[in-house]
Amino acid sequence: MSYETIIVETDGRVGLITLNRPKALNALNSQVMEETIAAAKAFDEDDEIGAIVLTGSEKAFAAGADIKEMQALNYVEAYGRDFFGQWERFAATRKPMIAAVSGYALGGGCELAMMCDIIVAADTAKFGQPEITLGVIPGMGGTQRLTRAVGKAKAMDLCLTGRMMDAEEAERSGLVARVVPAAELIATARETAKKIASFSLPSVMMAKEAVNRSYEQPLSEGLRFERRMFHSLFATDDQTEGMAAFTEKREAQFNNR
Ligand code: CO8
Repeated sequence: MSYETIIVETDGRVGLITLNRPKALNALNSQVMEETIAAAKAFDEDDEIGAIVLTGSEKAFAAGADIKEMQALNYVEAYGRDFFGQWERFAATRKPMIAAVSGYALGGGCELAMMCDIIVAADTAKFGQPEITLGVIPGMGGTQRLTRAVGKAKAMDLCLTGRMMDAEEAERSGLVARVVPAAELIATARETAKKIASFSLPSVMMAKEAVNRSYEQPLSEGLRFERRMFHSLFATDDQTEGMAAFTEKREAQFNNR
């Protein structure tokens, strides 16, 4: 598939998706959505890919849903086609995804970063949910994923005032895993993705699934789910190899089986 609003590349076992509508600060229109979902799905289905990096430009990861596209929507259309509900297909990607955020991650941009598993931020990053200033509210997870990530106090502050928080505050609040100098952002995200992709894919995918499960159910059920996943990994060659390599003091050679 050829893409017009994103750039898709690979680097070894890492799949890279770069949002590429620089004139609109990577505002997310329907085409960006369809292409990004398709690219993530293709990487998810590709046995040669072990992790995915999603990034934008230096100035903007994404400045939100495309306001100019949304402006003319009416209620019946928005509800009828479940406007932007399709992004949940991106969020359902099973391989790990790293959002490498530089500049603005606002509205749907912040929400898209939160659909990824790890957010690495440049020290220039700015996160916010400014929908309230447009007479609407967040619609792709800003009241839900953000609250789970940073707690009620900060989520309320951001959703109700529309203010931005910088990378340092975002890291302090638990939204961001790491902050790095802007010049090192892409290299850090790629290296992190490469590291993840070097491990056994079934265990990587199960770790992601188990962490995400913690949001969906009570602790006792989450612990049981985690334990059952752990047990199931003893059916893989990679468990045998990983533990043998440790005792034999050598590096493990995983083959994702
Ligand atoms: N949509 C469309 N175009 C945009 C957007 C956007 N979100 N953001 C920026 N642009 C465009 C501008 O219109 C401008 O285009 P033009 O040159 O043709 O006028 C170009 O990008 C450059 O932008 P600025 O000139 O404004 O650049 P500045 O550096 O002055 O300002 C800002 C940068 C602060 C990021 C500013 O552009 C801004 O405030 N943008 C809007 C941010 C915003 O409100 N985002 C939230 C959008 S709503 C949303 O995301 C809802 C998500 C949920 C939807 C799902 C529902 C189910």
